[in-house]
Amino acid sequence: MRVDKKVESNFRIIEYLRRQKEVVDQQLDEFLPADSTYPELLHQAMRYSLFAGGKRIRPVLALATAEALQGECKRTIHLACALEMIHTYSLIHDDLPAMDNDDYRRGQLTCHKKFGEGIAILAGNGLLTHAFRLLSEMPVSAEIRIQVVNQICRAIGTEHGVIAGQVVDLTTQGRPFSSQQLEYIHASKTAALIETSVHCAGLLSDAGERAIEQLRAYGASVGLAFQIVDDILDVEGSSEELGKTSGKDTLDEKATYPALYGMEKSREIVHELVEKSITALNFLGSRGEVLGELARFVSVRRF
Ligand code: GRG
Repeated sequence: MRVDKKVESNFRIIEYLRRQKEVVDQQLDEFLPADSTYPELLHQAMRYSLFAGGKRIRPVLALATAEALQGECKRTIHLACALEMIHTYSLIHDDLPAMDNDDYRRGQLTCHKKFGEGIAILAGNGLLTHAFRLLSEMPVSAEIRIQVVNQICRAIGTEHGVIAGQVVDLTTQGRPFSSQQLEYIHASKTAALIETSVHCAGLLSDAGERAIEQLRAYGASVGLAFQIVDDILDVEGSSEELGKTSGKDTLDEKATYPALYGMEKSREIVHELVEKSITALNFLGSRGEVLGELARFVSVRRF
């Protein structure tokens, strides 16, 4: 791709992200109890973290998949919002003193710093529970609904899911780690939820087995690339750009790609993963363009 073409497509995808984020934020606002709903403190804490300004990459990937497969995304909005609630829940708990002990997230004080640990734990629990309520209310057949719920449980669960990845992330901290452990952590704690975003959007769009397989391959590669870029940004990004304290992975002796492979090799791996993810979209032809651009965005993002 020529340089000016690259700039143009980056600009287009940032504009696409901005528009889709607006759609997701408006729906999240409708789906979540108001700040004034009793017990107010809990709903304030849930909304404080949810509306702190995340990129909404998981819901946007789900919506873009639905658009690529069926040309519209209305059936997918419950899934998109549920994914963002689950993701925000994971951030709230990840930031707790018992885990990564972070003071800033999404450019503001972390939930426990603002509301105290008890309310932060419950706000996370509340978002997770609300996400499953939304999934149970998806306007699709009961069979598809159950498939989506089952898939999300697997993706965030204890065998190669987000919880599993977080456990290995915690237990390898400050210890020597292997390349297999590192890939397991990243694939589970981050890629699993990203992969399931496109997988479940495929289920809701009645995609066939082969299409689902290709979407999963795309999501797994994009998800792994996303976490490696997160590692890279922790080294070279600023706290202002990231909205959280940078340099913490090194300080905490975390298992990261730059720590094992160095920065240059980590960037090469990201590039290879993005190309691999785009190849998996071949079955979509030109309808896969937005998903392809989202994959490229993941590798060049600065926040
Ligand atoms: C079962 C979902 C679940 C969680 C329980 C706490 C925990 C176990 C897991 C933590 C997982 C975690 C925080 C992984 C890091 C993923 C990651 C790259 C976060 C940053 O995502 P962005 O850049 O953030 O999309 P924004 O703020 O833009 O949404």
